[in-house]
Amino acid sequence: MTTRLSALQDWVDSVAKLTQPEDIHWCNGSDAEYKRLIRQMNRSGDLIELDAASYPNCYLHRSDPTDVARVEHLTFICTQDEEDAGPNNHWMKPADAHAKIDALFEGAMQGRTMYVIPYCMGPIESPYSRLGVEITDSPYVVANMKLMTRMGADALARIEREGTFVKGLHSTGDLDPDRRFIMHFPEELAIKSIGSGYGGNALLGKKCHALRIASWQARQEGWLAEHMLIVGVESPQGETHYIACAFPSACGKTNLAMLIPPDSQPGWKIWTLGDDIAWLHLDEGGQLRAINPEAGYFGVVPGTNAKTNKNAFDMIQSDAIFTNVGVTADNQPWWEDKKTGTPVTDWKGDPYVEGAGPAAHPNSRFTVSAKRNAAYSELADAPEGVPISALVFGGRRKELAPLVYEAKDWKHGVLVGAGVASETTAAATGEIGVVRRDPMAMKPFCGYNFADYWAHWLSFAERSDKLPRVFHVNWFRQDADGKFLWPGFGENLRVLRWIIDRCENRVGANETAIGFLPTADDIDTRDLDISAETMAALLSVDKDQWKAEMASVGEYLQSYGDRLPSELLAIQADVVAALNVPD
Ligand code: GTP
Ligand code: SPV
Ligand code: MN
Repeated sequence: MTTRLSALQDWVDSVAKLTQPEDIHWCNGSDAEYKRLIRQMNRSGDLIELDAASYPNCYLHRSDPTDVARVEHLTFICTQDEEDAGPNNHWMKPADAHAKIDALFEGAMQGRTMYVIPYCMGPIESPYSRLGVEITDSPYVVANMKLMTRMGADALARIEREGTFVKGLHSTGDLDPDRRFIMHFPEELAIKSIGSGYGGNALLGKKCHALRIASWQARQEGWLAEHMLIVGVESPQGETHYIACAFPSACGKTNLAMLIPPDSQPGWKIWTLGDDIAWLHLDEGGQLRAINPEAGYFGVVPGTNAKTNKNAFDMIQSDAIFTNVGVTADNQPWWEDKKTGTPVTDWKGDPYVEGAGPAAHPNSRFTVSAKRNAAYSELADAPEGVPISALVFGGRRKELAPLVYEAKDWKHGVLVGAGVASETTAAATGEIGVVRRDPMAMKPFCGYNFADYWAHWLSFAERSDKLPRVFHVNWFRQDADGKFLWPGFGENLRVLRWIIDRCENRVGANETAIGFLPTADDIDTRDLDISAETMAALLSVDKDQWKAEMASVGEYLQSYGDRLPSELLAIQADVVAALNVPD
């Protein structure tokens, strides 16, 4: 197969000339092609087949032990003007970046097959969808892209019709961290990534395209590309509200997107639209609508069990790829908190020794098609997307942030989003558990200067009077012994219900300096083993702590200098003033 689109053919030819693969395979996206690749990787040892009786069509991939997470320090936004990338990104001049990375791509695919993957981010018929082509020498990447995106012939047909696509070039290279770079050229709609086979570094449709490049395009075109799950919450009366939530990596998006309502909430249903990325557009009537550009999940494995996330637990029981989990004696995948089985081999393939580190890497992942999710929404393929009632920000905060609060209005909501902070997790290499600012959960993913990004967010207030309400949640408050105060997981539905009641003006709130909070009675705690003191702690605003927090948010915003919209600082000043009003 080749293409009649000369811009694509010329690019593929030039990449082949540079990387010198043994042969070139154009992916058509068929199931037969996927099976062939799986069989081939099974033979080469790239994949290990898991127990076919209990985990049919499931495979384990062990990555290089130095290549298990995103690498933010090696990820660059390469714009002509450094200011356009902003202080939130690592920057390199495009010409220098191309020279540096092209030298590494020279001959990189010798003796290997080069795969050409046309893909569509979003429903194939949606006007909101965007196209891309990833060239890679990794069959593991091809298999993951098959599960995660709409890839192959249909995507190619649309690319040929439209002529515009994002060019993503990837090679696993030699996996040497010193020769690993993830580079983005938003002005050229191009990505080049070498030296890593890990998800966010190598599946270029995901973070590289659908967030970093797409956020840049979204700003130019008047929409938003966000690190958000999209979930439908259906009431016992059959009324469904769609909510999009931005939580940083490994902070609960996949779990919330497919939560199972507890027995205490009869009649409630949850429908998953997406678990990681949302593209948000204003329609002609001023309603914000969301599509999920992805078609599968690349989810955190540890912690997934029949109690915390039964939908995920069940969906990875067949047709899934596991990366960096442990294995039991009967060849089943194993991870911490799975609650069944015993590991004999760890994620590196070594004998498992209790107490000598986890069996599964803390950032071990599953890849599975969204169609395997029992809660997958019928509207996930709707070209027009779903109307969004509420946007929710959140993070992992041991203290300070209450269980839930509502922003005063859209613009204050932008400040709430900009002020998000969270403890770092294993999803990126580096220290774990340190609180850092992660505005809108986009710190690693915004393809341009945050100052411009906040201005873009603020501008929506001028474009519609039907914008969703904005909230902030925190499932991760702890007591002095490090125990979570809130049960989380399925019980988070109780908080979503309050959010929906607010959107429908069905419930009042405590007006505080930081926004609107529920009273203890407003959150249904029926059947929960939670004391009144704990609820009070979860729904309190410690003014001194918040004064310190808002001062820190102010300093952070000011570090963006002249480009920062002054309006955002004025909103921050209003919150500070409100905190200074004596009780
Ligand atoms: P990315 O895929 O990295 O973007 O992560 P994510 O935001 O989808 O996170 P995910 O849902 O995979 O959750 C990550 C970890 O947080 C898992 O170990 C979960 O078990 C844990 N987690 C999720 N929801 C909750 C919750 O409500 N309470 C608590 N205590 N832990 C949670
Ligand atoms: C994240 O780190 O936020 C993920 C996994 O969702 S990755 O695709 O690697 O970015
Ligand atoms: Mn993510």
